[in-house]
Amino acid sequence: MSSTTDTLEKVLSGLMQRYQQRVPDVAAIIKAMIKAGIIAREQDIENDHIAFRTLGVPHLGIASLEKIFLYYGYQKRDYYYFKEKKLNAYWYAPPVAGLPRIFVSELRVADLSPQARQIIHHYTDKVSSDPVDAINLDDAVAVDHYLHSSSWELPTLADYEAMAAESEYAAWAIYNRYYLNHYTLSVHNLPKPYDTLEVFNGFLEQNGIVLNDAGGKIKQSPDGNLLQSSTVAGMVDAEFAGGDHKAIPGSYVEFAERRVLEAFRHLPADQITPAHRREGFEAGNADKIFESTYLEQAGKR
Ligand code: OOG
Ligand code: NI
Repeated sequence: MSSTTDTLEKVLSGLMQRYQQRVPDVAAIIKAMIKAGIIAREQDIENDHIAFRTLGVPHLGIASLEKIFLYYGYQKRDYYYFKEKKLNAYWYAPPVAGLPRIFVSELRVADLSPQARQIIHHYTDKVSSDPVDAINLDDAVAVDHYLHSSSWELPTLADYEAMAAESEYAAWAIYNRYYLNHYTLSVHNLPKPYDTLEVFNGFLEQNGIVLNDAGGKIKQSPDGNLLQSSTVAGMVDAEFAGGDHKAIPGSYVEFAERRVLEAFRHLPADQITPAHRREGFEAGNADKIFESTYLEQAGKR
């Protein structure tokens, strides 16, 4: 293994560790899957992708965060545009098989109201150069520290709430920063009958997991081949400037079924590789998955 891949794996494992602590659904799902005999151990889970949220302002946003993963060999792929939610996103293909894809979105801050822009800039304007440029990316500990610390001051509860009223994404990103927004269990390689999202969602619900139902529990791409569902985010206790506390939406878990493309459906099951399956993402699916952290969904617990 190259040392860059080694560093990347350490960074990914640091992200997963913080994420699992913040999202108790992860351990509950793994435990239920082992109990039902779907997997033998946690490592049998395939992580389809992980996701980050960013604020689109100078020195931050996608252009900043992506430098970390491009350095480790990730390749930038398709662009997605979300008109109503005022977001941009890209996905990145991993440098080696077996590592997750990465989905990075960014709030188009310039498209918000003057009031919301002013609140965001109040925090982010103090960032006068790209913080990633000051990090030694060969140092996994330094990168891990950056991803779990803040480049701006802790927001006040009043600012958080004013932002949430206009963009729940903005409020999430200002508070939660680069903590993983979700990781994603691949469903299509699970043993039958759990290899379809429909059956797997039923299994999750029987185990008390609450799914995001914005646009329906299963989000399906127009080509029929990418199906996604997600839990509703758990509430986390957040401390704001001045010592105020409030429970706010944290992170969630996603599930993906990537179907075998039409051209390869004649192949025997044991010859199917990831290359035969639907790649990439789908704006229509993503648009509803973003709502997993919206109070309308997170409040369903
Ligand atoms: C990302 C939502 C979109 C996907 O796989 O399309 C997404 C987010 O909530 O930040 O995860
Ligand atoms: Ni996702």
